[in-house]
Amino acid sequence: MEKAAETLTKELEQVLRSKMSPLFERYGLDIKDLLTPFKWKPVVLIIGNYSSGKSTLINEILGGEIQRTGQAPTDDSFTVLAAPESSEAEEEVPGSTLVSDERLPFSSLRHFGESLLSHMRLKRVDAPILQNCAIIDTPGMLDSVTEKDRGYDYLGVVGELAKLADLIILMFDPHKAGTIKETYQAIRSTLPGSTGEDRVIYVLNRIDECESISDLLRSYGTLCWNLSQMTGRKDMPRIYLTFAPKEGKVLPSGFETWMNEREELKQAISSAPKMRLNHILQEVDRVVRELSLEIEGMVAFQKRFIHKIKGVLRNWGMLAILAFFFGDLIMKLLTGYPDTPLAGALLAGNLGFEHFLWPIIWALLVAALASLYVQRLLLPKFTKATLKDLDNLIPLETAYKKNLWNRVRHRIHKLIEEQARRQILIAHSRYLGKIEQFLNKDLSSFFKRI
Ligand SMILES: Nc1nc2c(ncn2[C@@H]2O[C@H](COP(=O)(O)OP(=O)(O)O)[C@@H](O)[C@H]2O)c(=O)[nH]1
Ligand SMILES: [Mg+2]
Repeated sequence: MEKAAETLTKELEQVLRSKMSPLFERYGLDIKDLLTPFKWKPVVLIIGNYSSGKSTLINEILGGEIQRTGQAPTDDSFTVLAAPESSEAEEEVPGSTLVSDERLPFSSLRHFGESLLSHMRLKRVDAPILQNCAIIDTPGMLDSVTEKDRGYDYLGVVGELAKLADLIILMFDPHKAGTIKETYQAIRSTLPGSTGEDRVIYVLNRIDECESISDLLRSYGTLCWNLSQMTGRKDMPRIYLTFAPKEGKVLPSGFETWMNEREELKQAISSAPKMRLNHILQEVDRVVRELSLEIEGMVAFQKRFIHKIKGVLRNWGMLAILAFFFGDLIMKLLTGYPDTPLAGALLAGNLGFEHFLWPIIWALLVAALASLYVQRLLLPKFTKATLKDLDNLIPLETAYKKNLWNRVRHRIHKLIEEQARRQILIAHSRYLGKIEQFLNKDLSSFFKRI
């Protein structure tokens, strides 16, 4: 990483540690998990349909036949391409070694299982561009596959890598312009949760295979249409129109306009390191906002419970008062003991300490019963009802908030399900203010600096 970037990252880490770490701990997050992935070099992730030309582009950038290419879905592995460290030779490292190397940011992939590990590798390649970043080639997206066919959760892995990537190249080709099911799912659900929109570059590749401009326009139009369906965005992102240069290739007339786009795409890829800082800040922003919503959910849970319990406590309080004044009286009526109940002593005007013994015992007994009732009956019932109707816990006014909610829902569910009683006693709302201050003051001042 550049010097300035390194300084800024260090400062950010300090601010995070001093202001956020107790809060992170409280909700089971770790600042280290958030920042460690960024200690490695910047990452470019290349995803897209099978045979859209991902590996061909990579070979072109690296300047050698490093990755296998071919028309059919030839390569079903995730390949990390990185420069050899000073003492290493050019070599291939298997997936299992890759995820257990602490210096690399891939340990989070371990839980995707053996099957992924055998479909993963690192290639150490000595190419100029790899001095500043790493490139990840991926198995192409397919139409009718399930997790069972792949043997692992493909989109889950893509999502995890997308979180890591400073730049994502999403590649299409005119034959299947955005109609592949896995691509659809990736754009619809996986990427929005894992990456910022500005980190994704869309590419329509292999345009040399279009027979004419009108043929190209049809493909481009289809892709735009499909993309807008998938992203739900109102604006169209730029789509690079490119093809792999080949000697002696003659392009249909009119295609000159796009001759430069391949170069521009390569430029964009080589400037990925510049996006690192922005990426880190976005990632911190994402994690903190998710946490904020999680806490907001807990505040709502707490508020509802307090509201619910208020009425209950009022009734039990009345009962305790009645028990205090009349418990011993009833006891006397039934058993003849104690000799003078509290009410009797009050009327007679000779009140002594001994008259309070039974009233206090009775009141305490009622209080104990109330506590038992709340803990054993009321709270479990309340918890269950809340979980059943969890999506209405807090108002989700905007699409943004809904999206955020979908990502933290399972965390809120877990907190309520597993430790409802503890969560009710925590001063959640105090933390919300802290988060707000961190986002609006600290983090935004970092954003201003880049
Ligand atoms: N005509 C043409 N063929 C291409 C282009 N890019 C890749 N190919 C070919 O398409 C096939 C699939 O390419 P590959 O890079 O393996 O695709 P991947 O599956 O996305 O990695 C190979 O036979 C390439 O030679 C291109 O821009 N134009
Ligand atoms: Mg390939």
